[in-house]
Amino acid sequence: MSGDPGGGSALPPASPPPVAPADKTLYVTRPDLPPLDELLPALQAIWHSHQLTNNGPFHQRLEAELCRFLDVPALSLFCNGTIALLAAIQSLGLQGEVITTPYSFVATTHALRWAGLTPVFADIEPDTFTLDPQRLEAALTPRTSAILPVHVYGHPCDHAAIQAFADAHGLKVLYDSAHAFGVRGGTGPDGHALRQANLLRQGDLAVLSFHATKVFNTFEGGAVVSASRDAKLQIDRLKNFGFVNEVTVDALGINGKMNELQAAVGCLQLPRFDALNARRAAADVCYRQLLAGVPGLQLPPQPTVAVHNHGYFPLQVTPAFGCSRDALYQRLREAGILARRYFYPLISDFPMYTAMPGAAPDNLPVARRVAQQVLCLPLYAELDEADCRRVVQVILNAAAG
Ligand code: T4K
Repeated sequence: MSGDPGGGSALPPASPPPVAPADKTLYVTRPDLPPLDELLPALQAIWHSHQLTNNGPFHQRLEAELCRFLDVPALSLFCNGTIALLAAIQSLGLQGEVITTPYSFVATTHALRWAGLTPVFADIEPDTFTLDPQRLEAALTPRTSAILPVHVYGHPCDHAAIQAFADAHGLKVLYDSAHAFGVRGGTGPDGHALRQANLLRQGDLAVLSFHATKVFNTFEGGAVVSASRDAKLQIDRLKNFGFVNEVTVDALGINGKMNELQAAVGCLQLPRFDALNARRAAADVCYRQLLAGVPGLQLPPQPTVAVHNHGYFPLQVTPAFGCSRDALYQRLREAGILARRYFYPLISDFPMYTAMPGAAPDNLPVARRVAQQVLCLPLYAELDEADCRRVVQVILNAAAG
C-alpha cells in the first residue's frame, strides 16, 4: 500500500485538482417542463369534462398541432414509442425478416421480436452512425420484407439510397425517428437538397418517441407519422384494440392510446420547443469550441440539416486519447457528471440477439468500434456555459492523466 498515512505531505498534487464534489449532478439529459400554473387550467378542463382518454379534446388538439408543426399529413398519438413501433410494424403487415441497425436503443429490435419478426443486422456508416445502404444487399434474403433504419441522435439516414434499394426489392421502409423530432430540412452549400428533405415523410411510416428523455416530451408518449388519412385510421384502430366501431374488431390491436394528461402536457410543450432548442444548440456550440483540437477526441458529426434538435452530444473517445472511453465515463461519474454510453453494448450483443442473422461481430465492424468509443455528454436546455466548462474540465483533466 502506498500513500501518505499521516496526511501531512507538502507535495503538490500529481494531477490537476478534481472538480468539487459539492457541484450539482449533471445528467445526460433533463426533461423540460412547462410552468406548473399553465398546466392547472388544463387539469381543470379534464376534471370538468371527465374525458380522461380515448381520443379526447387534448388528444385531438395535439395531433392537429403536431401535424402543423412537423409538416406531416397525418399522425397518431401513442402511449409510448415502443408500442407505436409495434403498431406501425403491424399496420405494414411485415413478415419474415427485417434488416435493421444494431446501433440503437434496444426497443427498436424488441419491437420486431414482439411482432414475431427476425431482425437481420447490418453495419452503420462511420460518419452518421446510421444504417449503411451499402450493407443492405448482403443482408437481403427471400424472406426480407422491410428495412427498419434509425435516425440515430437525429442524424438523417441516407433515405434516398435506402428507398432506392427498397423499391428495387419490393420492401417496406419503417423509420425509427425516436431521436428526430424537430429536425428540419435545408440545402447544402452546393445547393443540393440535403438528406432529410422532411425526415418524417420518408419511408412508409415514421415513429416518434415523446419519452421524458426526448427533446419533446409528454412524460411518456410517442406517435406514428403516416402519409394519408386512411393509413392513420388503420393505425388508430390498431392502437384501440382493433375496434372499427362499437361492435366490430377487425385486427389484433393493442392498447396504445395516449391519455388526456399526456396530451395536455404535449400541447403546452410544443410552443416552447424552438426556444429550448436554441438553448441546446448553444450548449452544443460551447462543447464544440471547448473540445476542438483535443487529441484523441472526435466531435459529433455536424448535422446535415437546417435545424437540428441537439438531443445528444455523442463524443468519440479514440485510442489516441489519454484514457479509455470507460475510464473517462468513470472520471465523469466521480465528478457528478452522468454521461452515458448510448449505444453500448450493441443490440446484437444482447443474449436474445447474438444468434440472429448478421449479429456476428465481424459483420459489424463500424458499429462495434463506435459502440466502444461513444460517450454522450450532458445536453439539455438548462445546461449553461459554466456546466459545459465543468464537463470539459474533467475531460481535459482525464486527458492529462
Ligand atoms: N427507439 C429509439 C431509437 C429510442 O431511443 C427509444 C427510446 C425508443 C425507440 C423507444 O421509445 P419509448 O418507448 O421509450 O418512448 C432512455 C429512455 O428510457 C428511452 O426512452 C430512450 N429511447 C433511451 C435512449 O434512453 P435510459 O434507461 O437511459 O433512461 P434513464 O432513466 O437512465 O434516464 C437517463 C437520464 O435522464 C437520467 O440519468 C436522468 C434523466 N431523466 C430521466 C427520466 C426518465 C430525468 O431527469 N427524468 C426522467 O423522468 O433510457
